[in-house]
Amino acid sequence: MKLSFRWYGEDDKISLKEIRQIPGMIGIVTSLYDIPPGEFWPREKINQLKRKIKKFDLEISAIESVPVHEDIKLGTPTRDQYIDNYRKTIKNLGREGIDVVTYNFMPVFDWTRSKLDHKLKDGSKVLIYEHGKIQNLDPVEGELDLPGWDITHQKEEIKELMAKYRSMDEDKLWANLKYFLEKIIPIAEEENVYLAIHPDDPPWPIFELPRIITDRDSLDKLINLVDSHHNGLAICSGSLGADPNNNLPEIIREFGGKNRIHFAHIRNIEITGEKCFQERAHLSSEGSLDIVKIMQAYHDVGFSGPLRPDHGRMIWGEKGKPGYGLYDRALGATYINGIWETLKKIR
Ligand code: DNO
Repeated sequence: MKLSFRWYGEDDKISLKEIRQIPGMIGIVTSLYDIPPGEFWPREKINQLKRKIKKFDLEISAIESVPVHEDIKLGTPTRDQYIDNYRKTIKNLGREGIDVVTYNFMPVFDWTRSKLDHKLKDGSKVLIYEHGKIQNLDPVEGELDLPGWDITHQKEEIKELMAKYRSMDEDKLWANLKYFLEKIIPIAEEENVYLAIHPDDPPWPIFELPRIITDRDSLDKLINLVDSHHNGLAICSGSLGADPNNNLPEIIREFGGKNRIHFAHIRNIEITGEKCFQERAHLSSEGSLDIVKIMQAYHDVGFSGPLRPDHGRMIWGEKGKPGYGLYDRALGATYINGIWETLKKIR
């Protein structure tokens, strides 16, 4: 695996220098945050970003994300122009030697939480999700705390979008995803780029909007929409793991064994009730997920793609983007390194 760290570009309070000081860190996961969803990424801008990162002896190991325009998910007649732009972006990324691209297919909302700064007993602050709270919330008028998404819609826009999705069901969303992939995967193949869909987070419908990438069967359906190694997965332990029916080591062995996992996110969560969870430190004993078993599954399938510590807690007085501080993610990286080194040496 290529140990990687998410960096939000020049606006990130965390610098590339600090990231480089984390032992064993080699990859940067980032995006071109100033390009609106739907527009294509010029090659020159990708090249500049690459050079900036290279100065710190780091490389771009994955793009997270090239956002998918809502019209593509909605399947409106205007989608083709956005798909064309997406194809151009994939081509330009490929030409710059960037070979892993993450995206998601969640309508309107990316990852969603009910509280961004829940205080744990030890004084650290974490993101939590309580389904009851989310269900009773009006996402347009209510006080929904939005985590730092790649796409930030304005309230008015959310209202209009939600109205457009009113007649959308799971089958239609699947059909729109298939349409998108049928157009994108051929160019990804030509340019040697691997697409990695991020699972829905949380892995169930919210605000009556369908969510389809939620479990083993949906991952299987996804990879069969277009049968190509370039049509793959980003396995996020914290997203899929919020549903206790998802057996992560099994999922990793199955899809990693088929060479369809192109990106890995390591996050631990504590399941606190039905459709309720809290994010936790990466250490297995801090949450409900067995991180060692997860890492062992990656090791056993010979996973060589980018892998990053995902959301961390806010600790030691750090303030910043919820889930994306430096300290706890750096601790997570070190823990991941420890597990990986052990797995390699005890063979
Ligand atoms: C959350 C992230 C997601 C992810 C997108 C991928 O922290 O993992 O926002 O980047 O869903 O498109």
